[in-house]
Amino acid sequence: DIRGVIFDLDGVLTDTAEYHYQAWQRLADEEGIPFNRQANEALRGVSRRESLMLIIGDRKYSEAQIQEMMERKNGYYIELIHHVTPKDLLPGAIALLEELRQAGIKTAIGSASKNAQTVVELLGIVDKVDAIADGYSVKQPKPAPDLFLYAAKELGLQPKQCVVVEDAAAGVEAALAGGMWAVGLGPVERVGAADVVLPSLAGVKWADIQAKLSE
Ligand code: B16
Ligand code: MG
Repeated sequence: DIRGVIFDLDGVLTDTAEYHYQAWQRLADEEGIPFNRQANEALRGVSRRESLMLIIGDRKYSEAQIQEMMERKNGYYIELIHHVTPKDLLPGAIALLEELRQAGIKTAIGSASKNAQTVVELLGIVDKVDAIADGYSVKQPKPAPDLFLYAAKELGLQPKQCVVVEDAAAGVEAALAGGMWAVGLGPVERVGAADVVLPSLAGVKWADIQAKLSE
């Protein structure tokens, strides 16, 4: 049976996606590269480097320029996340974390972000999770399962004892590739591959997820 829940951060527990978008938009504007909110959708859950590759397309940049742009975008992002507070937790997030703690289910963060530790601190949920796997934990980004396998290991659990909650297609794919259960948040067009699809965590109880997983 299920002993642990691994939460993606951006798009699941909080919406830092908006800040990632604003930071990428500023960079793209400076570089004169066309970019908008719609194009940003393709970057959901995608690592920093892969996101930049999708933005620049077939434009030619040197490795040094790529590094500089990644750092510049991250600088803008860090400026923006200074405003994050516990109020930025998405509806249902804190209730579910607390319910899981009560039920003796282990919890972890599995985020591609190198800023996940900072965001988790700003959200005030450091002591609500048992482990944090972030952009520094593994080499292979999602959709590779490495990040979630790392989180499961930190929790001392087997993959099949874990559920991953994700908002990105790449994240759902990573969870399933790792032999874990997947709960997808959002439209079926995006997270339909998951074992359970929910619109968001608002009003979601642990028993609801368990019931749907055993259907
Ligand atoms: P950073 P998640 C992901 O977080 C974001 O969804 C994605 O937009 C971002 O590019 C990626 O983290 C890397 O973030 O530049 O801060 O290292 O959804 O995996 O929590
Ligand atoms: Mg996400």
